Amino acid sequence: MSIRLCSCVLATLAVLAMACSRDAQPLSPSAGLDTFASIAGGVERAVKLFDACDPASFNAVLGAGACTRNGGVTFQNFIDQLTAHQSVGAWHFAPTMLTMKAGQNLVAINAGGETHTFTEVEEFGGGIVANLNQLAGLPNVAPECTQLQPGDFLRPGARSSETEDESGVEKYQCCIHPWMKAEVRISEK
Ligand SMILES: [Cu+2]
Repeated sequence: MSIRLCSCVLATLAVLAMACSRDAQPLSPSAGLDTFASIAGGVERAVKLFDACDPASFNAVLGAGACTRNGGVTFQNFIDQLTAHQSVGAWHFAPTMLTMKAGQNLVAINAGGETHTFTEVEEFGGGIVANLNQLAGLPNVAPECTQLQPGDFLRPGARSSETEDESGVEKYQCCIHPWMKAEVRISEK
């Protein structure tokens, strides 16, 4: 009788011990390092969206609040540069070529004074502003730019983030200023 009771207690203790060790798992050193890596930004890759709009002249043409930075390229100068070069250098993504690993986050940060999009496209093309497409020499609108959701418009200071799950090459462009482009090469984990 006492032997049977004893083995019963031992079995209970064994189950409790297993439950305990399972509960302890999230505190293991490797889990702690993973948490540290994501806090430190080790799993995040960033693209910044830049422009150099001059608020006085841009807001006069596009409306109040269209440009929220200080100083820069006047609207007329912007149009002149676009007419001459089919792009305006200060309106760009940086970097334009980025490598990362599957499982990492791709973050887009609007560091400019205008609204931009960071839109994944099958092929680079025109955006949603016909006049800019024409001056940029991109008459064929990228289909992805015709399906934008409100959240795709990144206001100054805004950021978007997505986890890249598959390896391969992805193309991103602004659907307002379609010469703003970046290519992201994603390798296996
Ligand atoms: Cu843009």
